Amino acid sequence: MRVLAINDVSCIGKCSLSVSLPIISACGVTCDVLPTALLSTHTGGFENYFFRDLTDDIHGILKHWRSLGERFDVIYSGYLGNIEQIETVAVITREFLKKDGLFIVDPVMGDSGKLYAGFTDEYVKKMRELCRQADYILPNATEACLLAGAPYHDYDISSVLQSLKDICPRPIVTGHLEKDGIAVHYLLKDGKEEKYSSENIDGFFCGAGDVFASSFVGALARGKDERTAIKLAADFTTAAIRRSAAEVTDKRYGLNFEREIFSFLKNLNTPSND
Ligand code: PXL
Repeated sequence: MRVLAINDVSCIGKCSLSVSLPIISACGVTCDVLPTALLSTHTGGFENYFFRDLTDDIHGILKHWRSLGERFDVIYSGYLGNIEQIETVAVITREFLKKDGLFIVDPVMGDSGKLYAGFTDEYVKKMRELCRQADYILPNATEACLLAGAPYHDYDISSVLQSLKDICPRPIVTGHLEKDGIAVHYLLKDGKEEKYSSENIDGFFCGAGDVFASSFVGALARGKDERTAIKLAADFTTAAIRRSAAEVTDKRYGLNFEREIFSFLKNLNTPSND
């Protein structure tokens, strides 16, 4: 089972490939990588970061992969450095995804109601087009509203899911705040809406979306169904957030997910979670 993770390398801050590679590998499947950009840190709260766009390098890498005839069972895309890269990911899935393979898009664009640094409305439009090709999309509530064209400060989660359904039939929206928790809302194959609630731990945690997406992708690649993969990923993410709330003073440095991998794997390998 080969997963291709398309995401940036943020040297410091534990997000993107620094999270996907260890988590997906720990699930027991191959995690091949395609880096989209190289940053000294992620863009969430650090100033004057170094950013190298790797678009040209991606074309060189793909040329070699073409000559080798590489194919992947799952392609998972995350942070894409620019609009051209969104178009390139669309080409990659058409060319390098196996016939019955899964394409999973985490439309990384923003959080807390705002776009991340460097992203525009044009980018949102292009990302919406990429999501149309996906089997699953994993937006957080901010990204879900951007994709659905709904106002973040006053959105109805069921209406947002219905709008997303026209873009991708299997939307999974993370980080929806409830009165006494935080929930993942998603649509099943038959269109039925479900949710999985967790404890809400106060604060903004960089990279939490990447921990959720990577563990969801790893669990699906291990043959779990969507509902089980969501539960495993949400429990792992919540445990990592709880640990980080207690241990990490500067939240820009990301989640202490490493020490929670063992429990996640124990749950992943429990037969009742099949
Ligand atoms: O975790 C999302 C993410 C990924 N990659 C980069 C980011 C962010 C969020 O800020 O800046 C470079």
